[in-house]
Amino acid sequence: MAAPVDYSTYLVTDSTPGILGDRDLCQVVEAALQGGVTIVQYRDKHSSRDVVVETAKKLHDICKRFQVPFLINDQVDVAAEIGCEGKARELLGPNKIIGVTASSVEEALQAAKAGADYLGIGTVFSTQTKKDTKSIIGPNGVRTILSQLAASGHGGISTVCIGGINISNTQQVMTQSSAPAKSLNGVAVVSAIIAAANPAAAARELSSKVLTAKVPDVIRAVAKKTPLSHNMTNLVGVPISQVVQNFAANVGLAVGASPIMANYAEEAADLAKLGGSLVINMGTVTPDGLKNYVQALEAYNAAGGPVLLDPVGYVPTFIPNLYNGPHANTIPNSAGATAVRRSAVKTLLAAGSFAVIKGNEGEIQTLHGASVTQRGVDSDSTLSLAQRASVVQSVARAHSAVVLMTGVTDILSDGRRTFRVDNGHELLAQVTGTGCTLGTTISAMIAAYPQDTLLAAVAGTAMFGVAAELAAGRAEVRGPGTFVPAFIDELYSVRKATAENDSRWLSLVKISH
Ligand code: 3NM
Repeated sequence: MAAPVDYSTYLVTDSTPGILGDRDLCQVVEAALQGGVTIVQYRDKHSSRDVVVETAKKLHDICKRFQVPFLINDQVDVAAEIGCEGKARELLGPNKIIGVTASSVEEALQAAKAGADYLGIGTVFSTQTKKDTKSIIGPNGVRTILSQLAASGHGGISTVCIGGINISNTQQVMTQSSAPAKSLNGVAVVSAIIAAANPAAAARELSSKVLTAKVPDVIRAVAKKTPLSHNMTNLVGVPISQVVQNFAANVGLAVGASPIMANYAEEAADLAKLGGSLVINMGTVTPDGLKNYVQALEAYNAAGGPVLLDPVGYVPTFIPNLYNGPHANTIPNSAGATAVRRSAVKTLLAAGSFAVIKGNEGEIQTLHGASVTQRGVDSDSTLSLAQRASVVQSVARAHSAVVLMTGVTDILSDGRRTFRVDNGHELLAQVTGTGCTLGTTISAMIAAYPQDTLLAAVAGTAMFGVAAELAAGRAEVRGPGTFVPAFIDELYSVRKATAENDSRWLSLVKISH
């Protein structure tokens, strides 16, 4: 099955001299791809056919390098001229992407019925780029079209909006045009990127805005589905885990999941059928515990349920702070424990596939093959942000997983897209088990939002961090003890508000590309 097309940051090129200036289109498109554009359409109404063909070939090669789909406006036009969209589908075959522009409910329904892959809905705002637009429909017009698509059984069609979209209005347009039953997949832009002084930076900012605007979709999916979050933590010899389990279960409930703490792998096959996800939190490693993890991992892989691996590194004789963040309690060097843990992680990675792997810098670097000795506190940052992002990206590629490296700045990547989340609060580091509870939070998101695991993990990380900030800011919170109940309350409030379409908390979210 082909990978789903990512429509979130859709670049439409334009040869209008005023927009491109004297720059080279191929260079601009390449920069935009570096900045995170997810799909490119070549649109050239001015050049000769020969130039169009030559440019299209070059652009296609560039897009292939970034594994980003490339569409040609004229080919779809030609196909559409020959017949209706159904005919265009016959002409181009099943593997081609066909998009249709719609500015009314009628046009949208007609295109959806004819089998279009996606709709470009607009014109949202009047724009200098295309003067012959039919009608300016605004975010409300987009919302009407989206809700009618959903109401008439076409909720599955992908949609972007187009016309006058830029970095400052993207988030608002995405939010305002969301209908309860259907929201946009992304935005399509010409001038916001092509005319930008720095197209790579513009694409980066735009894609962060789009991702942020989609965060509520993930949280609403959790609220709607209440997915099972099956948590496995080895308890042997670590009484504190029981406390953590209770905390993790409460956090799971607060974010809208249905948590179950079940360490006995025989149950996993039945639980895996319930459509939830599994968290393997490698507390202490014992041979029995490892066997249990492998058995459960296999059960979830067989059922197609996502699994999150949290390779927590700690030494059993110390009471650890399980928060994986930068302020984690000192964990003494212990080559023996590290070797055992490394070998256990290796066993698990060989035994099945993980949707998400989460760890601090030392843990992720270890997965990367570096011989890092876990030091706790100031294992902090030995790497620059760019180096961390590069490690995260390559571990994600190596394991075909979304990788989350926690820290003051959390970094997440699926190997193709890499995002940073700068939310959170230092009080998280003063309470045991917050790292585990982040794992539980993310597991709920990935179970409820399988269409985009990276987005789901980013959403969970951002929600978690914002709730911590809100809790820490409460008048009654004086330290770690009063922080915990406030934190659970804030997670609950954020979930409730989002489910009721109040996403004001998004203004606190710091997601960047
Ligand atoms: N199609 P900008 S508006 C190519 O409404 C195109 O169908 C539109 O350019 C439509 O992002 C448009 O610079 C131009 O406003 C969009």
